Amino acid sequence: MRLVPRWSRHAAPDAVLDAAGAAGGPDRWLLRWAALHAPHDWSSLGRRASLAPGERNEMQLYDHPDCPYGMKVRIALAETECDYETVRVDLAAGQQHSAEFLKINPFGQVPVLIDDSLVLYDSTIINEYLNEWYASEPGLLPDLEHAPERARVRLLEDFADRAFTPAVMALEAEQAKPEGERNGERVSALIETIEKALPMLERVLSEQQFLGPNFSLADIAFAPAALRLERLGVDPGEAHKNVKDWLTRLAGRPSIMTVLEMAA
Ligand SMILES: N[C@@H](CCC(=O)N[C@@H](CS)C(=O)NCC(=O)O)C(=O)O
Repeated sequence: MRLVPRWSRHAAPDAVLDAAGAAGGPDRWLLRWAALHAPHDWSSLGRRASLAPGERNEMQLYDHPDCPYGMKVRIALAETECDYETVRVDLAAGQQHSAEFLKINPFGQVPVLIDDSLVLYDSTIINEYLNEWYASEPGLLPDLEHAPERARVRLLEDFADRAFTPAVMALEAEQAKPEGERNGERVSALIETIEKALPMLERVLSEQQFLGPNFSLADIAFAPAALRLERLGVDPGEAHKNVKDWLTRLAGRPSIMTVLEMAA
């Protein structure tokens, strides 16, 4: 019977969760439990933050320049006019799995944002914090009085993070390979996945200029991957004219322009 896989002291719990995902059935829950009990440091999660309203500190962003989730956070930092210094994490060298880094994100991933004593990881959680603590009206997420719109924006952000961005990044990685090593079937499958999102985006954007009633966390989540489409040869075409216009609006937004220039 297969039970808990072995992992090294500094292996990311993600590796365990991936194994859990592949396992399915009762093993899945056993492996999730195992991930929680991996020998990592969860202490940053329990730290109390004592930030005063309106107080602004210089924050630290642990990031990698090509990371689309890091870009999400950099766009939100620019939108909320927050000052920060970047600490570059060398992902290729595996710095994200070092004991030191796992103290600030036990899941071993960038981005991580440190605001005074508050240590946050995961781009969605970070951006909601930036919006709730630092954004001026109308903010980047519809208010609680508009709960259905708010939920729709959050759902679109989740779709960007879990389906759209990974497909675009995988396509970029595939296309970066020398032609002889590229997997043509995989390239076609990834383009098909990306193109499936276009009619849905077109429908939303036929009613409004952005994915929410105003520019929102959903637009921010899509921007890093969506603005790579042209370079990757994926054209929304005339059938998705509203998507094309939206991409132009995104590319011209100062917060996004700054982040794209940083990545170039
Ligand atoms: N759900 C996370 C995803 C972050 C993520 O996937 N980061 C990648 C870089 S783009 C990473 O750190 N990968 C290193 C690893 O998993 O070892 C977020 O939104 O912040």
